[in-house]
Amino acid sequence: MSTQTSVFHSSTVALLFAGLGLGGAWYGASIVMPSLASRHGAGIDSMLSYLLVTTGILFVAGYCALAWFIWTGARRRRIDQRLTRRRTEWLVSGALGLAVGLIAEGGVLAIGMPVWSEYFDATPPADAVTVEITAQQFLWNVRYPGADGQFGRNSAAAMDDVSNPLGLDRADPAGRDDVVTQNVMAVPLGRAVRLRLRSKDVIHSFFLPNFRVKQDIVPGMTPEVVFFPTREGSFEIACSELCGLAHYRMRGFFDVLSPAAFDRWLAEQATPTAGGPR
Ligand SMILES: [Cu+2]
Repeated sequence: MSTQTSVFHSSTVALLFAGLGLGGAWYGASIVMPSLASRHGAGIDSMLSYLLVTTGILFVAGYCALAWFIWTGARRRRIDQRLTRRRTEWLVSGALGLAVGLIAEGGVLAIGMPVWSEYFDATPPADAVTVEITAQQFLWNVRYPGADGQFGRNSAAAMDDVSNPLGLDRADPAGRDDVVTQNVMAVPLGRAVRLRLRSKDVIHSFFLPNFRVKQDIVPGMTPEVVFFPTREGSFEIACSELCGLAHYRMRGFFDVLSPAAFDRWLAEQATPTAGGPR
């Protein structure tokens, strides 16, 4: 192969690598998150932005450096680089590794720990709206405790997918005013939401993209999440765990309403018998 052909090929490869770096960064920057609707979500977005910007800079710098070395290396008449000393190699590798570690982990800890505390460690306010979500293949059962604030007893033996999907004990006074819906839930704006998450069968994952809320639900466990909605609207509930063949059908709606509209909505959902979904 002639020298000119070799330079042409190496230039093409160098431009290809530079294009991959810049094109990848441009594509990544064009993806936007779902519109934000929760208080703690702003911190999660800051952390994601920080990670994407810092790793994006490293990504572009790496590809451009590679392109530069290919471009200049192909134009050299002879190979005249000498091997570096072992000490220099250790120093450069160590410094780069330390810098990447500090930038990535330091940033995540500094920005992420306050969000972690707000999301996982905060005590729910006394006026939080408590809602129980029971996942099953392939829908979301939603239960409100009613005016008494107490969830009634339920049992697996009493479960019937059509008439009593949560197995509510209708003889229990605490459960008489429980309100049950399927795939639709609402909360009032201005109060914290406290979700109790359960599963009847396999592992599901409760996901509210706009609220930056995602929690795996494992049968036999009852994880809780607490968050503050910041605006009214109708948002999607998704299952982010591949939980079976009809996993894609686990789509529900999470409505944030004004307090008055929420009271009306809850009253509309209430049934005299409490137990059957609306
Ligand atoms: Cu699922």
